[in-house]
Amino acid sequence: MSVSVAERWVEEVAGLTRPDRIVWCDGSKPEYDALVEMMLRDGTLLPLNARTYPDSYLHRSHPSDVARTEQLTFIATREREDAGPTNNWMAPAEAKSKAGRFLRNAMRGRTMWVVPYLMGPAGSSMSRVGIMVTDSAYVVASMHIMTRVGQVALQAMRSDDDFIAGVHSLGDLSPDRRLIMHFPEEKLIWSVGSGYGGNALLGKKCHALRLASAQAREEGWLAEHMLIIGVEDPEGRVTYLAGAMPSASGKTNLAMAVSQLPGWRVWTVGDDIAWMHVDASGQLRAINPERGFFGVAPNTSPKTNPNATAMVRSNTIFTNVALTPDREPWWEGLTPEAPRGLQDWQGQPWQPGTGPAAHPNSRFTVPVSQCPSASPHWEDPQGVPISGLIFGSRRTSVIPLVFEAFDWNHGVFLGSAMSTETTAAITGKVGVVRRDPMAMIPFCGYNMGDYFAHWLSMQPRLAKPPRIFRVNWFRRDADGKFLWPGYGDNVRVLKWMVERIRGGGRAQETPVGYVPADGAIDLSGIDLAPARLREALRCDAAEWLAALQDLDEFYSSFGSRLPATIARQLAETRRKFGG
Ligand code: OXD
Ligand code: MN
Repeated sequence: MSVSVAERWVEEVAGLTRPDRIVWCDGSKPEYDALVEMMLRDGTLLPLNARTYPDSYLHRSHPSDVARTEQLTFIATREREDAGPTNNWMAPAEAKSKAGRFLRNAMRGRTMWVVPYLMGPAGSSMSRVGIMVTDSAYVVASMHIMTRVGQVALQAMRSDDDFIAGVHSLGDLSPDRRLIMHFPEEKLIWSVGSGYGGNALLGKKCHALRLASAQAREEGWLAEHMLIIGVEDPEGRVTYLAGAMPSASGKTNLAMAVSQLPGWRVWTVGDDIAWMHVDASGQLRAINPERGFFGVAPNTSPKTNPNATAMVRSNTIFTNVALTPDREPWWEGLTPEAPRGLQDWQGQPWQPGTGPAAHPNSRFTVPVSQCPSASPHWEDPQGVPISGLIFGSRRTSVIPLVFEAFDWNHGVFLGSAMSTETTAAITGKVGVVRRDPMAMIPFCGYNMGDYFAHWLSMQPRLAKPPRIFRVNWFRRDADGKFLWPGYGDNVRVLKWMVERIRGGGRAQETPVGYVPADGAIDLSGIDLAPARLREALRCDAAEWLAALQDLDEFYSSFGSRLPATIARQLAETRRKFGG
């Protein structure tokens, strides 16, 4: 396959950024090892304990560059309306001129690596190619872990220009000279001024969600912020589910949950992104476009996520975790007590009571293949068949632990109605409730009103539309304690979903959907008072009517781009509550 369009584009970017040298990456192990060697020499990576964490490293980022910066992230379309009210918008020419100022000569004295990468399994018609350039060795090494780099990508191009082009430069890492620009109409990304994963590993949020969501709309598929799991029952039957949850809200933990119910198990296909197509028989099928996890470290422990703690024991790049005197990584929640003599995430001696030792958004980057619960089908080119979809958010109140939509359109409404409390995955205040339809508010590359319409338009193509469930693991009691234990016990909720999908699973109808009937969630083996579960499942009319008022205001920001079906669902829910 000729790569002349790509070569020409690389030359053009080099003309702007002026690197000292250009290196095309082949994705090989020697290439990865050489990058690591180089980063160990210049201090970008620190070695970890070679006996207990072989081939694993610690990276400390610039203290002002630790999370996604949504206020500096733009969708640059010709028409403002096409980015919609939930995205920052800039006209393409202005976006290029603004970001171009920071990119001009940015790579002087540096290497520009060209990274051809494939999102999705080799040989899958659902996979897509990207080519990114970067002046960060950390980004190249991370792309090796997170995507399939090299010939495998170039070979998957269906034509000379069949790739998403991405320009990344660390610039000077100043937040004042940081911009993450998306040009969906040109299949182009420009990111400058940040080395943080969500801003800099362009295959992930920029390509696989923002650009892919726009492409998916044109081509009739879905690019979603969703985990993918197979839930196996005691008879060995596996039901595949995909689930959207906001950043740092338990997707990775659910994706590799260790069941507290004997005989049940969860198989991991993906923990962050799902690309879903309807096949010729009308079945929704999903692939995980990534080949690694970029997971949140804090609160990952042998108790909350034994699969994750096992998989990060080798070949892992940690970012902004704390360091023990034995050169092991540490983060809040890994062990009940912090070890003595820790260095914090910035390399300073740490004392208890002085704030977190690991950054709350510290991360591990590790290949999926190292996950003990990786599904044998996680790289199947035809994807896995999806029977159920989950929309989850982080809400202290109002939203029940689990309920099921009446049908596809109602499920799309429930997804569009999601709001959540913010986390450390984005810069800004933590714990503020904001609207987050389908957990896509930071990632939808086009007008979200059109996005809801696109979701609705999938239904007629689906022979048997997946059941849609809404979950909230985070509801609290009056004393601020979580009502539901979460983690491995979430499999009890998954079991009810699987039963519902198969036509069983007792439920009670409420104005918002079907809530599990008394006794329908399997509580065997845990000490959870039925009254607490009832409280977790409660649906309160006054709370809901207030929430629907807020939703109505949000919907009105879409004007005529809000589908009438969604407006009708809102009116109908209000009516059922007597509002
Ligand atoms: C992520 C995020 O890193 O959503 O997955 O921020
Ligand atoms: Mn995510």
